Amino acid sequence: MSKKKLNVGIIGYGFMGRTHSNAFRTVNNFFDLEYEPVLKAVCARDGAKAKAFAAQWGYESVETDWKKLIARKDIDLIDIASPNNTHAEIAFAAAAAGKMILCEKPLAMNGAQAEAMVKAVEKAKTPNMVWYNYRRVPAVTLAKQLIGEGRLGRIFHYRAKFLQDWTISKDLPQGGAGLWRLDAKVAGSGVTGDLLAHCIDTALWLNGSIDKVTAMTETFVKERKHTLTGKVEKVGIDDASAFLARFSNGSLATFESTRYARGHKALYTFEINGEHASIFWDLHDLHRLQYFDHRDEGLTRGWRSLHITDSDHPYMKNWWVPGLQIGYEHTFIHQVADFLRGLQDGAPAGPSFRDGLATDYVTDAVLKSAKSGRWEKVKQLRKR
Ligand code: SOE
Repeated sequence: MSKKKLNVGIIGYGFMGRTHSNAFRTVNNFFDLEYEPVLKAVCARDGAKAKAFAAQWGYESVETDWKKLIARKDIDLIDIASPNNTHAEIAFAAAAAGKMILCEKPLAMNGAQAEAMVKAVEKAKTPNMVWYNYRRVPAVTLAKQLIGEGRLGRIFHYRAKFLQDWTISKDLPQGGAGLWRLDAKVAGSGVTGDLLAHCIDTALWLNGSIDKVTAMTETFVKERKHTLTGKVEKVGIDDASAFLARFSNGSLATFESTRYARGHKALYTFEINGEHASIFWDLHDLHRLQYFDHRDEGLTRGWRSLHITDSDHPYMKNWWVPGLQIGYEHTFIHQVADFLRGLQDGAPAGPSFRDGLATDYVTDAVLKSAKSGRWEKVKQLRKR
């Protein structure tokens, strides 16, 4: 059967540009779908670099002005893989032009901006999604399934952390390619929007909404040279962020993230403790889900290490034979597969811009509480 072509125009060619491009290129090799993404154009200000990226990944053409890309009649879907401060403006224009939009996380610089983005895509009725990829690690998707089946019973605790160590050096500049995550004007915030946002997205998905938070943040290195100005400038991002939360279902939570945990490169873990059972997951061991069920027979009761590689595990029948693992890049492929299936079935897959807004509301409350020193209420999504 011939596929419906979906012409992709991607904006940005960094780390995320690569993960997304790989997903668009690979998805139809492994998933049987009506739609087929076509790598139509890559857009970036630096024409030579965009050209090199296009040649490496197989994009048919290059643009250096995203407005021109959006104006093109042959583009169906705009993928925003550029820094955070560009998301909103691009999304507004893409929605007005009726394009489908995939946007890198976090959705926006803050909740207010994210609200406007949600309004724009919902008014345009255009399919939209945010790249919170960790939902689609098969072990994490299985956790969602087990919770949905009620196996954990009432949830008491949610505990998440995301630890890295790549910004400890005082000599690391802020701003510019690769280092814009250290520049608050471009990133919006530090680890709160970059790393905790992942933990929050997963948590909202697995455990429902968060009512209130109390947080602390710290900026360990207060001044850094700015790559673009050459001057030493005040650092505006949070280097570390931790918060306590109360979920609407009555459970208590702790969240922590930092880029100053020497020895940790991307240690994302979460644990959920319920009345009957507990779940633990670790990104460094992403194909395993640790599961403890108190209802097991007493003598052999204990933590089970489930190897999520069997064909009845989420997504796994699309890959190799049972027992063989997949990795980080596959989470993006799964996200594209679900997006395309959502188009064909008319049942949009999340996380939508609306879901991204919910996460931005939590990060707003975290940053507000870190300043006020008080518990802060999390703004809740309004019904449509
Ligand atoms: C930061 O180092 C980063 O690349 C994040 O921006 C990503 O979202 C995360 O998945 C890995 O770490």
